[in-house]
Amino acid sequence: MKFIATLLVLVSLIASATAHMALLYPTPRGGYGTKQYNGRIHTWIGYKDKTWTQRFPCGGYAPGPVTNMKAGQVINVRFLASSMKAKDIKTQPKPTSSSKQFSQARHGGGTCEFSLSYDGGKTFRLIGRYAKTCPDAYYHWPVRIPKNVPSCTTKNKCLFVWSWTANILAQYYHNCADIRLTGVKGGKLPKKGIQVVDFKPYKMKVTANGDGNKHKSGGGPTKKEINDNMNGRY
Ligand SMILES: [Cu+2]
Repeated sequence: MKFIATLLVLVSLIASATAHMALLYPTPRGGYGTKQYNGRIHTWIGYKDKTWTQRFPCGGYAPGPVTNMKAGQVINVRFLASSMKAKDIKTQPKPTSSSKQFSQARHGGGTCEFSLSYDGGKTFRLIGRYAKTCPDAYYHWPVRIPKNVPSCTTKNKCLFVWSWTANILAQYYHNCADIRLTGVKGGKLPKKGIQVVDFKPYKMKVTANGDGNKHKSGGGPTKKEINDNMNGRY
């Protein structure tokens, strides 16, 4: 038994060494600190190894911990980078000089979209978008839950989703946090959907904008981007 435990730790260390970027807060299915955490939450949709295939939607993980959210609330999204230390995970690290940074497989940034799903990952309603320097673990990425959305309280059906189309690699990421959403009576679902990119079968080219930074922090969200996201312009 002890041997198996050691082996599992070893396997997860190896996996995290090749890791990319993942949602840290709100905690996604299969995310850091959850029971299902296996070091693969960082991987893109279509990633495959001996024990795991990352699938659409939500990486293929079963439901995880539930985060409570309210209509109108601003969610300060955080990201997990491969080489973050426990203290950086615990409290949001501040931007620092590039020589002191932990490295991040940001793949030149790209397009991050944030959405809600009311049907367990069948359909997605866009609620936020950062289209150049995202993701980056050195910054908060504020996303506002629209003020007029309906409640979502059905077990395992309500999701806050981060999807990312990378800039310099043909990789598409999809992480889902289970939520319990307190909305308004007679509320409306957001109209727009999200980009779902299936690179492999269609040999799609990468078209997402980026900042070109490979393993270093970018500039983070601009004031304009934050302002746009806070006011429903995405
Ligand atoms: Cu990657």
